Amino acid sequence: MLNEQKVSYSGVQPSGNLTIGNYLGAIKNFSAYSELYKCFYCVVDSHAITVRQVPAELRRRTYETLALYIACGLDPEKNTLYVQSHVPAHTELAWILNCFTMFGELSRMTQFKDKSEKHADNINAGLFTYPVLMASDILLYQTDVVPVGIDQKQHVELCRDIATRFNQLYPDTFTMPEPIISKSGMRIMSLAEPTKKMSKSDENANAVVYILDDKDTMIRKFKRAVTDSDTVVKYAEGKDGINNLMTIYSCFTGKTISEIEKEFEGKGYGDFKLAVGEACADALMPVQEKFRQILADKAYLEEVMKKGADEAAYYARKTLSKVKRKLGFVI
Ligand code: ATP
Ligand code: LTN
Repeated sequence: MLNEQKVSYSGVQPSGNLTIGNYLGAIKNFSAYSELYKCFYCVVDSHAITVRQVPAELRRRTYETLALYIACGLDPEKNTLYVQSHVPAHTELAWILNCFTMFGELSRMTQFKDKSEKHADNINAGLFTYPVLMASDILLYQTDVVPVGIDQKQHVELCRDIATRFNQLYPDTFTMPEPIISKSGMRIMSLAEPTKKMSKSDENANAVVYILDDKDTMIRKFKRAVTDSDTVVKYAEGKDGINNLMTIYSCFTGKTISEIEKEFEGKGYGDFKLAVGEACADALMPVQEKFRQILADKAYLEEVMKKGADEAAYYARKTLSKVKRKLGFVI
C-alpha cells in the first residue's frame, strides 16, 4: 500500500523480441489494474544483463519494450512506466536483501537451473541472485499484487519469504505481495515443442510468435505448429499442441474452450490453425500500428522514462531510507 492505495508492480526484460507469451501471460493483464491501483511497470534492463547482451540491441529493446507497454494500453499518465537502471535504489536494496536470502533458497530456483544449463559458459553470480533483485523491485514499492506468468510464481514466493524474514526481524517494513497469475494466458507453449514454454530467447524463430510479426508470418507459424495425429479439435490430455492453440485462440477471442470445440466440430486442424493465426493477427495489428507511431517519437519515450523514473525514485527512496534506519545504518 502507498498512501492508502493498493500497488501493482511488474517487469519485463528487454532481452529479446516480445512474444505472444509475454503479451498474454503478462503485459495484456497489466492494464486491468490501472484504474484502481497505483501501478509501476518497469523495463528490467539490470536483470537482462545476467545473460550477455549486445549493447546496441539492449538499448533498442529498452525503447521498444517501453513503446510496447504504451501500445498495449498502459497510459503513462495513469501508470508509472520506467527503466530499472534509472532508479539506483533497486540495486542498493538488492545488496541488503542478499544478506537476508539463503544460498539454499536461490539454489532451488528453477529459472536459475534452466538458465545455467542454457548458458553453461556464463553461470555468473548475477544469474544466481537474480531473484533478489526482483524481490527488491517488488518490495521497494510496498507492492500488493504482482501480475506475472506462472514461470515467475516461484520468484514471487521467494520474495514473500525474504519479506517475511526481514519483517520478523524489523517489523512493519514491507507489504506482503501476492502473485496474480492470469488463468487463460498462464503458460503459452512453444509451437515447435508444446511441452516447453514459449520464450523470447528461443533460437528457433518458428517456435515463437512475436508481437511484432507480420500477419503472413503469424499465419505461417501457426500453420506449421506441431500437433498430433488425431483430427478432432478437442482439449484433452496428451494433446499438448492443440491444447496450446486452443488456449491462444481463447485468449485472443474471449471464447471458452467448449465454445471452441463446438465451433470446429467436423472441421480439421488446418481450418483451426488458420483461425488461430487470424485471431492473433486481428488482435495484434492495432497494437503494432500504435507501437510504430510511439517508437518513432524517441523524445516522447525519453520524456516518459524520465517522468517515470522520477516518480518511482520518490517512492523507492522512502522504502530504502526506512530499511537503512531499521538496519542501523547512519543516514
Ligand atoms: P527469456 O526467454 O529472456 O527468459 P521470457 O520470454 O521468459 O524471457 P520475461 O521477460 O522473462 O520473458 O517475462 C516477462 C513476463 O512474461 C513474465 O511475467 C513472464 O511470466 C511472462 N511470460 C513469459 N513467457 C510466457 C509464456 N510463454 N506464457 C505466459 N507468460 C509468459
Ligand atoms: N523476473 C521477471 C521479470 C521481473 C519482474 C520483476 C516481474 C523483474 N522484476 C518484478 C515482476 C515483478 C521475468 O523474468 N519475467
